[in-house]
Amino acid sequence: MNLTKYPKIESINKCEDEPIAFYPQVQGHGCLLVTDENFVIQQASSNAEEFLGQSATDLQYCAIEQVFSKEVLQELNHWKKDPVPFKAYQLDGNHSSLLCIPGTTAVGYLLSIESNIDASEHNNFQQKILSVFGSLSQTRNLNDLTQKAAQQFKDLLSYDRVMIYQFDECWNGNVIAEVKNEELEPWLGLQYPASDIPTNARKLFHRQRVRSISNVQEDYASMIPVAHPQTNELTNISDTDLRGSSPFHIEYLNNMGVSATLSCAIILNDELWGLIACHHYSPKTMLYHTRQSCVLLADMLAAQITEKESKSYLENIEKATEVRSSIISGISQKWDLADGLTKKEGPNAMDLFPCSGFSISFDQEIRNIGQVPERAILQRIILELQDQCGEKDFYSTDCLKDVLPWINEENARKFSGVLFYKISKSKDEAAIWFRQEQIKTIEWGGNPNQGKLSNENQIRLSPRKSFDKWSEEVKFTSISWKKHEKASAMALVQDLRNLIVSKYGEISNLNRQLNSLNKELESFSYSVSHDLRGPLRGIDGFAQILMEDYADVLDEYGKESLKIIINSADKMNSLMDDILSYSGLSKTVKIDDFHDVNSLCQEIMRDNNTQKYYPNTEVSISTDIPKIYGDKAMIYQLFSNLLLNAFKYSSKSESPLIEVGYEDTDEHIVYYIKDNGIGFKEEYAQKIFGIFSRLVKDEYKGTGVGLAIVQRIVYRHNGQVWAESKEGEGATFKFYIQNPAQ
Ligand code: BLA
Repeated sequence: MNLTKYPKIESINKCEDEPIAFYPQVQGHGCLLVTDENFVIQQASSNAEEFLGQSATDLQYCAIEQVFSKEVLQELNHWKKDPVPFKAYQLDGNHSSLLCIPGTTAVGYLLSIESNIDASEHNNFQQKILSVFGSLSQTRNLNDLTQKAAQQFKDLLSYDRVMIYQFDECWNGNVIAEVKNEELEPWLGLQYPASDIPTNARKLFHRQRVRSISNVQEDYASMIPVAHPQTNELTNISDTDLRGSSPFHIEYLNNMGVSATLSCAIILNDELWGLIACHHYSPKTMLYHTRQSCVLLADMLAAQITEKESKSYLENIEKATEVRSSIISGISQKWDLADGLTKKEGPNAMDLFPCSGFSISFDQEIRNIGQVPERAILQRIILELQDQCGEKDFYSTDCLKDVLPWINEENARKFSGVLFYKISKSKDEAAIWFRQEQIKTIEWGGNPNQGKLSNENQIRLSPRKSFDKWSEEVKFTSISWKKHEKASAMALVQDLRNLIVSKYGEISNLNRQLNSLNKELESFSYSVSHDLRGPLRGIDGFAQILMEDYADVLDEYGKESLKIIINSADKMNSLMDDILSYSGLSKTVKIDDFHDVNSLCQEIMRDNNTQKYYPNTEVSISTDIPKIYGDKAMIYQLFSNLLLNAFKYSSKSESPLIEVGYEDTDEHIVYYIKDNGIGFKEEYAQKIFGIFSRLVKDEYKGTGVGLAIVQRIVYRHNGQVWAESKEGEGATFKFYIQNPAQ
């Protein structure tokens, strides 16, 4: 900031714009020296003579060891290596009642010269402070704690009024604890607007933790010269507590009737949480060591507040975590995200914290519980709040009307508070909690809207004149979303995202498995076509020759056998074609139609001469079994594989029995093929469909592909297949496939 002189207050339009750090005025309880980097004085406050016996003009360009002693210079040179803002050095010689408190500027240093406290008084004070710690740590809650702290400050410092002032998220402040002289009007519970302590003033508290104004009515000493001779600019003197207070703030305090103040920052996690604000109705100076002890007290208070806040935060989080994990475990079991969050019975998203409604928009579906806006409005809210999120993935408001002015009054009341979380990159996927309006009355310490002052012919910025209680009814606003509530909502959303990702992972895993299944099938069918087609052609050709040349030598049984061989070779050929066509899903052309299951099974049995090979097996096919819809070749193979398996694996039973039937569930016709054969262990029910997975040894012939093909055919027809069995008690294979008519 390049300032050669301080701006006139009439020219300042915004409190934030006032360059308070450069205010070249010094309070009367000390004097200020501005030095270059070698501690040669460049500027001094006009009251220097009172403290140092030399005028400001005489002091200019004096080396510091000329004013004090070589030892002081040595100490300052030592301090320079680590220029912390809270070190104080006792001066010697003529100045032994004074302290020198160094600070930094852009091009050198500041030396604040103040009266020293009496050593015994200081020790006494330190003793008292130690006992404060014990009493603060014994409090039960935040109210109790802050009230106790205010009382301790009052006892120690004897200000007329001591308040604990807490900032809200908009930097408005509330008086949450107060101890005052009886005759004073109480300010407890009053709220003050953020503009009363502008950003620039709040910022200063991070380095200068305590700020005292000894006498609101005094005339300040000026810096001589006003500008730094090396830079020709005003010096940033924010590192000294002697800096005079902004004319706006002085006007403010005058309007309040206050003569002296002490404000001490309560800082939690590097953020200004609040202030210990002390008022006195006559001038009052706090000496340096006392002020520094106040910083210690404020730190003790901050530690206790952190402890109390963390405890209650954790308690709330713990409660919400239980709800959250039960919601998430419900979802993981059923994999129905929307249902798990909105189901009426059992915990749902509304049980995390008090709210009036919840919506989840996911996977092109919106599901709600409680009171939520009607669909079209909700969709618009979702899209617009997505934009409000900006870089972040959540947005919250206590007053939706402020953000979305198009919302009508009824909705602005019903859905005043909104907690909005993106759940994916997709613009319409979000989780939203709603809260209805809660009309509240704010008791302001004076009408916060009375900021400007009409000053004869021009309007200038000015603090308000009256601090009388001014009530404001706040509408369209809900109870605000607490930190722990936002954290719990965020945690739930994070869980949802993880679930989605892991589910997505599962799906891509399945896809990978399917791909490898495809590849296996492809290589299998390739080998079928090349390795088996040759021998098959041989069998077929040989059977044809037998038929043509030796028909007359063969008896009827021989002829019949030959026909079956030729027939089978034929069927096998086309089967191979079919298998080949399955290998690449996309390559397959399906020709779907209805097929009679009964005759299909008869055909299969005939083709495979089951009567001959399994003469003892009884086959029962439901007479009213519904037609099945699908590709003829595939359906043939589906039944063929299942039926022949049933023949094969029941062949060693005492009286083998195969049942082909169906169950009409509401959703599907479930076909089943049941046998009373060897069965398999229940735990293999899934594994059994894996390609080349054979549960039995060579006792039963097979390639281990049959059921894999079955599964593949069923999937190709958008159906499901599963098996039920117990070892030694037969097996039932059930499937349904999608019928377009259903
Ligand atoms: C500073 N205003 C402050 C400070 C407090 C308040 C605590 C910081 C302490 C200090 O510098 O002494 C306000 N004091 C309060 C409030 C209570 C209280 C709310 O006791 C309630 C009980 N102030 C205005 C306007 C402007 C303004 C309109 O009202 C600006 C145009 C400015 N306030 C202002 C400035 C400072 C200030 C500039 C910093 C003063 C400084 O450090 O120079």
